[in-house]
Amino acid sequence: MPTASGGWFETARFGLFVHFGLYSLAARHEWVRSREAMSQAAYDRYLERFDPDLFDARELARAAREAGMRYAVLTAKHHDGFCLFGSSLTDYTSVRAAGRDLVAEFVEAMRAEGLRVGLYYSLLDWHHPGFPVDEHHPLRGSEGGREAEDLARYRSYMQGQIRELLTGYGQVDLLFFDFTYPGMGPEQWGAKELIETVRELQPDTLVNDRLGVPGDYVTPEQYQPDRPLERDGVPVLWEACHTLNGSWGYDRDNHDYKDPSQLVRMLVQSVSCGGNLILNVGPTGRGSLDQRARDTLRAIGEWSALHARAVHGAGPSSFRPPTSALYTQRGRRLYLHLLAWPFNHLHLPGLAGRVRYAQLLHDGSEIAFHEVDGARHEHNNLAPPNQPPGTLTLTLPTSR
Ligand code: FUL
Repeated sequence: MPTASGGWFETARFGLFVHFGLYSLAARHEWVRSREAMSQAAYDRYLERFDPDLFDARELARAAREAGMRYAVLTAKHHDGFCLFGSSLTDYTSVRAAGRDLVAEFVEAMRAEGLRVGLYYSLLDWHHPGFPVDEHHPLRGSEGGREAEDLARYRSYMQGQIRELLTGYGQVDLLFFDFTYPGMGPEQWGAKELIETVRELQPDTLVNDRLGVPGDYVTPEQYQPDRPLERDGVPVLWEACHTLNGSWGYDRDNHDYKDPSQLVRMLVQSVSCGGNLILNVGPTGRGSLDQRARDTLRAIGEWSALHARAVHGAGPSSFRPPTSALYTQRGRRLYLHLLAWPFNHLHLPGLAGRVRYAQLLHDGSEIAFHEVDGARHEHNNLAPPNQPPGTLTLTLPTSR
C-alpha cells in the first residue's frame, strides 16, 4: 500500500463534500430509510419524484472555489444504493430516473474550476439483493420479500461499478469508500481486489481507509484532531470530515448550523495539525444549496479570500503558539492565527532572533515588534478586523 506523499491532497487542505441522493427528497437525514425501517416500495416514492432540476454542478464548483476549497467529493452511491451515474449493472440510477449522469456533470464542472475531484462510494447497499439484511439494513427484523443474500454477487457488482467509475469519467483523484463495521470488513468487501482494481485503472487515485485496510488517507468524522495523526508511529494523510448541521444529507428542519467562524477555526486547526478539512453540503431534493449552506460558504469565502495563503500549501509549524492561537507555516512564512481578538500585546516565546518582519495577513499592514528578555513581542494596538480568526504573518529568516 503506497503511503501517499501528500502531493495535491496535502496542498489543497480544504474540500467540499456533497451528499445528494433520493434521501434529499425526504429531507430528514441520509439514513432516513434505515432509521424509519422503510421498505423498498415505501422508499420508491422518492425515486418516482426524483427531479434534480436545480442541480447545477457549475454553481457548486464556483461556490466551492470561492469558499477557498480545492477539491470536491460527490456521493456516487450512498447506502441506499441509488447511483448518481449511469451504470450498466443496475437501473437504480439518476440516468434512469431523471436522464442525468450527475457524476459526469460534477466531474466536468469541478475540473473546469480547477478543483480536484473525488467520489464517495458506499460499501453498504440496501437496494442490492446480495447485500445482507444486517442491523443497519432497513428490512432488519422483517420477513421475506427478498432474495437470499449473495455477497459474492455483491462483491462483483462493486468491482464492476468501481471499474465503471474509473474508466468512464477521466481522472478521479480520490475515492472515499464507506464503511466497515463489525461483521462487514475487508474480506466481505473484497477490499484487496477493489484496491487492486483502483491501482490498475488509476494508480494515482487516493483511497481512504474505510475498506478496513490501511489506505492512503484517513477520515476522522465529526472530530477535530489536535495533533498530527499517526498510524503505527508513522504520520498519515488525513482529512477531518464535518457536516454543517449534523446531517450529511439535506435536513430541512434542522437549524443547528455551525457558525462560519467556528468552521474557519476548524480549518486552521486541521492545517496546523497537518491535515485537511472537508466540509459537507447536502443539496435540497431539487439539487440546489439552500440559503443556510450558501451563506455559510460565502462567509468562509470572505475569510479565504484574504487568508488562503495561510492554508493552501501550509502545514504545521515546529514553533509552539501562545494560548488561544495556532500556527500554520509555509516555507519562511509563519502564520499566527489569533482565535481571540482583540489584543494589544502578544508574547511569542521561542521566536527571539527569528523574525524579520511581521504584518497582518488580511491587509498586509506592518506590525511593530521588539524583543524582551530574549523573547519576541508583538506590540500594537490592534482593532479586530471583522474576520475570524485574526492572522499575523511572521517572516522568518530561514526555511523551516
Ligand atoms: C458515514 C455515513 O454513514 C454517513 O451517512 C456519511 O456518508 C459519512 C461521511 O460517512 O459513515
